[in-house]
Amino acid sequence: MGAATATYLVPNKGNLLEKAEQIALGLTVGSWTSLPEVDQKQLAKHKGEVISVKEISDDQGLITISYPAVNFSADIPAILTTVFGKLSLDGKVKLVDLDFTPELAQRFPGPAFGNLGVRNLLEVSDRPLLMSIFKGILGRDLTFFKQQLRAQALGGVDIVKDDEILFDNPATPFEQRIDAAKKVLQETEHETGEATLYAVNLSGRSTELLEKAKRAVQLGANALLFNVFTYGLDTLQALAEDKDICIPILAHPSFGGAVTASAHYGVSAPLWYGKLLRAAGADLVLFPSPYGSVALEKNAALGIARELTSPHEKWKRALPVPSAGIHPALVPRLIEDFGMNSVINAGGGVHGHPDGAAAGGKAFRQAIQAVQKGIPLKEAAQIHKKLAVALQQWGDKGK
Ligand code: 1AE
Repeated sequence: MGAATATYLVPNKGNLLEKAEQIALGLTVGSWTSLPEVDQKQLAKHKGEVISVKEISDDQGLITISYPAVNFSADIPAILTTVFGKLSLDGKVKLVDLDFTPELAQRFPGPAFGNLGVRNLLEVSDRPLLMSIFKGILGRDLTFFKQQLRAQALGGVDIVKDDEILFDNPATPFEQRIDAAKKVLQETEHETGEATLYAVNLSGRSTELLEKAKRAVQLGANALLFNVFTYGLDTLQALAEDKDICIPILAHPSFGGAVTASAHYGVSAPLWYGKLLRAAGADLVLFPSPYGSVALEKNAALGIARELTSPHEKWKRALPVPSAGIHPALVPRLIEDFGMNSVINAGGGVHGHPDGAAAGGKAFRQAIQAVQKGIPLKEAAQIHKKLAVALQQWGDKGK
């Protein structure tokens, strides 16, 4: 089954090799030298192997250790416990990367739809996709829900997602949201000729999620939003692997910052939001963009996108969704940094348009079209009124 190879960022106290050997032993066979010869032989096949140590500055170093697959079952909880279980509690150490041998990678599904699968559902192949988010929905009823959905779809948004804080509730119950959305989106598709996906927030007790997701599909849901980090990566994998849950899954990054935000502890953003979410089967992954309201450092955001989209022999390419505080003036930067095969996503940047959410969606589509034609936004705004109003609202920060 191969091995899992972990790379850690640790303080450089001039003893990197010693530290690496301590970790390689500590996470596998425990004490080594004090064991009798016969035990050493038996345990040798389980011991972590130090692959490399590298000083990257006077005070930081990288340690790479390979863990034999014989030590763990082929699931993310077992692998994370092996490579970073107790170690995550043991002082300054950050898990920055995790490599799987091809045999081990085969055991994870990767996205069922990915970039091409989602594009096929939408019949859009030639531009970045546009996503928007219900806003101000808590405490509102289905009439409000339908109005907001209709406006977003008429604005040319490809995917409308629930706010991640909208759970099952009496005013807008899960099943009724799906049913209402199906009807609204049939009407808007008839009017505009464009399909729209609605990603309903799959929430509730984890023991009920698979059945609830299957019910959603039977009711006509065409995408799921999932707060993966509060439920766990393995739950995402179970959803992605279930053949009856045959709709794209959008992974929301909520709670992820608790794991990734520190420079010295936790897990790197490209591994957490990128490689692991893709391995577990997310089709689209939301994460903070480098220039919105909840910004992520640019290299980290680009690293996530790279992990989601780089060629892989088993996993399809997922769609990166750099998010938070996005408005139309940021479209040139988003496309320059994340490319065509990404999703532009905005909540406030759509609903906050002075002429309403439909105008907000259209302003984004006008900005995307302008960038694709190589026309500066200011120039495009001379003929596109909704874009002009958006640039006035949010400032002309685009090119
Ligand atoms: C990083 C997740 C962004 C998100 O879920 C969200 O709701 C963003 O809203 P806006 O675009 O910042 O209003």
